[in-house]
Amino acid sequence: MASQPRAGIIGTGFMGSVHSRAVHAAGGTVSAVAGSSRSSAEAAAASLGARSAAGSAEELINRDDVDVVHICTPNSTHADLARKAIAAGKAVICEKPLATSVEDASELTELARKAGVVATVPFVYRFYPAVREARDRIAKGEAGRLWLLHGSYLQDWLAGAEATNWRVDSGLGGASRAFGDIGVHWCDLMEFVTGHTITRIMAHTSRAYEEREIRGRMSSVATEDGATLLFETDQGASGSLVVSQVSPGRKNRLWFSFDGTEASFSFNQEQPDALHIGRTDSSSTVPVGPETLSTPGGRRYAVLPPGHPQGYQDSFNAFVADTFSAIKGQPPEGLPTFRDGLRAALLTDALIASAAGQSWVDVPAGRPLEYSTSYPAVERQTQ
Ligand code: SOE
Repeated sequence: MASQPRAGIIGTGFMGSVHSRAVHAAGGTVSAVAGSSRSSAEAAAASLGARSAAGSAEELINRDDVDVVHICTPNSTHADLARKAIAAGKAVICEKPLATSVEDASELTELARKAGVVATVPFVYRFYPAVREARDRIAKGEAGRLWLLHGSYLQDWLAGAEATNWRVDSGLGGASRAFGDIGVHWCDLMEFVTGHTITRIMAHTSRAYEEREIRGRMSSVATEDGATLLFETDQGASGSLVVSQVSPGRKNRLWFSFDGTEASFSFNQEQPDALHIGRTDSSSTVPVGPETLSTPGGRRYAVLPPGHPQGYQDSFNAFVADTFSAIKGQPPEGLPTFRDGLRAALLTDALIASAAGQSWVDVPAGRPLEYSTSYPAVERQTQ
């Protein structure tokens, strides 16, 4: 293989551009881009820094100069494209949600395992240095026993009756919108940082607008603008989560506080250059930088000194670079794979069932054990 894997990007929208920047930042090349047509791919190729435009997704997948396929298309198309990429023996980076059903997510996870291809999902908030610092410190026992895990993920890009997007169409986006799109980020981050696993949830979903423009005409909306959840974990903690895509003024405000008997750790994605540690006698704000963070995890991704915030694209770049390392045979610790995409699908299914029945719903464990050894987990003290 060339020094870095050669990428093919399917999808020319916002996420396609994010993936393209990340490929180039990792020293990779974008051999081809595919869109809804050859002409749309040709129009996007230059802005995405792609060396060529493919006539179709299938053509791109089967090119000899594509080692890894990036799937950046509407949610309902992910499973079919991922199947084809795996069948062609290609590594896959599939935008979340991996699939719009547990069945498809489970099948894709198994197909990737059997094919022996690297298959990742961009749960990129894991790659903030402050997040890794919190994870390592919690693993060392600094929080004491974690008992309350809470937070929110708030956006406003769907605020306003006139706001719409393909995600509002459940035929393209799936049966859950706000939780399936961003609630799963928060849950992945919580489980990744704390080592806890959600075992059951009680959820309520709601809409700010009952009608939006879908496929060119005002239609009833079937998916949620927001969700409120209670949950319990396998280690006896409980928690809450508020998810919204109609919270004016909140742009991409993923926030958590993981509270233990000794300390609480909180993080705000919109102000990512600090980790907040609360204690009864002395709370602190740890600035992010290779010299100010104290753990291997935190320092691994901190490349700029404090006061020079590393942001969303930096985290995406780190995720793609780690995927490339895995493709070259050195899978880094903490890389989110299809098994984490399956986990997200299980949580989404449980949310939908709980909201429909207004009852507590158990969440299956959902991470195939054989995958848990492929990326060595951080050593955790018993909490
Ligand atoms: C839209 O809600 C979106 O782009 C999500 O799809 C991403 O996963 C999230 O990181 C930012 O917001």
